[in-house]
Amino acid sequence: MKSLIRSFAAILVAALGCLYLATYLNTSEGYSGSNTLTIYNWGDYVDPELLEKFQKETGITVIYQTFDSNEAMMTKIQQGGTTYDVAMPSEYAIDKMRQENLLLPLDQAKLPNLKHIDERFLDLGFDKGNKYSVPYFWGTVGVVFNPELVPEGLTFDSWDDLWDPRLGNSLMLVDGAREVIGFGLNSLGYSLNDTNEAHLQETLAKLQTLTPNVKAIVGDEIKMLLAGEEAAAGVVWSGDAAEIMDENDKLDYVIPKEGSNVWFDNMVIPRTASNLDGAHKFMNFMLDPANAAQNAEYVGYSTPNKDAIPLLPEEISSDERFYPPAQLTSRLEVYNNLGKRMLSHYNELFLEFKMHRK
Ligand code: SPD
Repeated sequence: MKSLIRSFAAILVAALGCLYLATYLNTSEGYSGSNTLTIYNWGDYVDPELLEKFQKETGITVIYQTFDSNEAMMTKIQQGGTTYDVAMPSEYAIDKMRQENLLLPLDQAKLPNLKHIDERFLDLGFDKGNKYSVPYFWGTVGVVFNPELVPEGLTFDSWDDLWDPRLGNSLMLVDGAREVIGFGLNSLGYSLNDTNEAHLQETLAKLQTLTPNVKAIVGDEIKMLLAGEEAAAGVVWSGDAAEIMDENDKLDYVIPKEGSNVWFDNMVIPRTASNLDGAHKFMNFMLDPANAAQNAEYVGYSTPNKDAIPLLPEEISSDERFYPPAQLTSRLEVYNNLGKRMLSHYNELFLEFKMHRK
C-alpha cells in the first residue's frame, strides 16, 4: 500500500511539475520573442501606467528602452543587432528610415483606432497614406522664459532676443542638432531646411556668438533646470515647456515671429521587429482616446488624437501655446529629410558649435 501511495505521489508531483513547466513556458515564451514587445522611445515620453495596463490587457511583456535623439535612434537601428518592435521617430527620420528600408509596412486593418486621429496629422509628406507610421505626439520649438529672471523688455518674440548681452550665462538649449541649427537659420531669415553652405557657415558663426549666453545644452534635464529657475530662458520643444510651466507657472512659452519648427513624432515598426502582432496591438492601444488622453496629460506633449482632446482638462486643451490652431502652424516649417550627407553635415556643425563653448 505504501509503495502504491509513493507511486501515486510521484505521479502527482510529475503532473504538477508538467503543469508548472507549461505555465512557466507560456509566460516566459516572450524571451524567445513571441510574447514580449520591445519599445524604443524618447526619454520621458510615456505614462508607465499605460505600459502596465497594456501588459495586463494583452499578456505581452513590455521591454522598454529610450533614446535622446533621432540620430542616436537611427544609428542603433541601422547597426542591427536589436529587435525593436515599435519606435517613435520624428517625421524627417521616418522619411529617411523608409528610404533606407528600415521600416515595415503597417497593417491598417489592425489599427481601427486610427480613425480617432485628426486628419491634420494624417497623410503627411514624410509618409503618404500612413503606410509606415501613425501619429503619437506633435509640437513646436520655441522659447520658454521666466519673466522675473529675464532683463526688462525681452519677450522673445524674435529669435534675436536670445543674443541680448544682458542674458550672459542664462540660457539653456535643447540638445538637438536640427533645433539649434534650425533656430540659427531662422534668426537670419533662412529656412530651417536650408542646405546652402554659405548660409550654414553664416549660421554657425552667428551661433558661436551666442555662447556667452549659453549656460547648458541639455536633454530631458532641461525641464527640471528651467522649472527650478536655474536659467532665465531656454529653447525647448513645446511639450517640455508645458511640463515646465505645469511645475512653475511663472514661466511662459512663445514662438518667435521669424518662424520655427512644427514636428510630428509617430509610431513605426522597425524592420528588426519580431512581434508584429504585438506591435500593432500596442499602436492601436495607444491610439485609443482614453489612453491617448492619459498619456498626453502625463507626458505634457500635445496629442494628435481628436477624440482624446475632449477628455483632457480644459486648461490643457484650450491652451493655444500647446494646441495652436492650423493657421498658426501653417506658417511653421516641418524638418525635411535632407539626405544622409546633409544630415551628417548639420550634426557636424552642431558639434562645432558645442566645441566652441568649451
Ligand atoms: N522627452 C521627449 C522628447 C520628445 C521630443 N520629440 C521632439 C522631436 C522633434 N524633432
